[in-house]
Amino acid sequence: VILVGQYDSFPTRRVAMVLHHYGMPFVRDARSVFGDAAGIGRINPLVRIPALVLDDGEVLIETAAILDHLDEIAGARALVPRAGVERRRILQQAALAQGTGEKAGAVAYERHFHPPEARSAAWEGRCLGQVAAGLAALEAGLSGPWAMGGALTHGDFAIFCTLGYLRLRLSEALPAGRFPRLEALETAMGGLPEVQAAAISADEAMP
Ligand SMILES: N[C@@H](CCC(=O)N[C@@H](CS)C(=O)NCC(=O)O)C(=O)O
Repeated sequence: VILVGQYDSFPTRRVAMVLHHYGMPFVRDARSVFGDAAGIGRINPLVRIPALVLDDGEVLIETAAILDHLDEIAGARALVPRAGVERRRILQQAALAQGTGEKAGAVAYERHFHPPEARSAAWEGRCLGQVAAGLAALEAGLSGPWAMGGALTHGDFAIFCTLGYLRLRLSEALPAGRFPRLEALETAMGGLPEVQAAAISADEAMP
């Protein structure tokens, strides 16, 4: 199994952490989605990461679809139950975290690809508002000690990776003390071996 993508991509890092959590061996293809767009495009026609190349060559794209496959293999150890209200809640919490990260990504791209005079303040402001609202909703929805209470779920990894991305690319969205429960979760998650195994190395940054 090959995980394609750099760890400064929050969904790629999330897939890596879940692979580590399940104890599923994999190797990395850490080419940059921007630096080697042609190469990534040969794996995923959308030229996006993460992608997961299975041992028979089948390629999976889209975080939720990749994790769905990993959950199926994990069986009873899956980070989300197979059905029911808990499943819905966990997947919705993860969707909120993923969406918050994607809106932060939109700001980062706007700033990366456009010189200041060509940026849309209206678009940037809209995205920043969506990021702030997403973070507030995540904070309000947290249980404890983990995101959904007593056990780790996909919500924890999704939230942690989005927070990590914000710290890297949009730290202004995370002023110290504004989201105390998210900060506590981040600290607790940072001690997990599967999280430490997917640290962002210095050479894994856009582009
Ligand atoms: N919804 C997708 C989002 C994937 C995504 O946007 N990945 C970013 C990196 S974090 C990417 O590949 N960006 C390059 C581009 O969109 O051109 C998923 O979860 O897999």
